[in-house]
Amino acid sequence: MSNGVAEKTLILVKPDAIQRGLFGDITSRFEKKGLKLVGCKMMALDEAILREHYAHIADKPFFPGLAKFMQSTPVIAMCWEGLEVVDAVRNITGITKAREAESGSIRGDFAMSVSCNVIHASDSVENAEVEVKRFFNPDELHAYDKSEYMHVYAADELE
Ligand code: IDP
Ligand code: MG
Repeated sequence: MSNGVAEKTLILVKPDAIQRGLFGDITSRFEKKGLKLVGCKMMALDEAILREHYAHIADKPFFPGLAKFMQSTPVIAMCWEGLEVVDAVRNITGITKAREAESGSIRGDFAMSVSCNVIHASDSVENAEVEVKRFFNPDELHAYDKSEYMHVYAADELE
């Protein structure tokens, strides 16, 4: 069961947020938005998964520094579900350069850096599908009915 809403997105809580104790605040933003947590785990990222996950920037001069940062503590990987959740979460996340991110967004409220910008969020439905599979085995994703959905969505949005 998943209340008829199946779109999923991947969040990584990055090492700066782990070090600064922001996991609860970040998770709270997604909970209060009305999203459903369907997967969550702490994991250390090796070079291989970082090269795959950041393939679009792996040839940039800043990549070695980024990889070192992303390996400086474990990250917390989360899979959130909701209606058009990929776009909704990117809106909540804010732009990459956190010091210019909109106030009220997670990066806008919690970060100042381009690289240490507290979370990763999938940027398209296609990428989200690949990224969720990259970080979660099927048995680590959970389907359940969330009772508050009747207050989060209108009935026709759940059909
Ligand atoms: P996004 O996280 O907002 O989707 P991407 O362009 O996909 O941004 O870059 C992935 C991550 O790489 C960023 O979140 C950030 O941590 C890092 N990054 C991107 N551009 C730079 C840069 O110019 N300098 C340092 N780190 C960067
Ligand atoms: Mg990206």
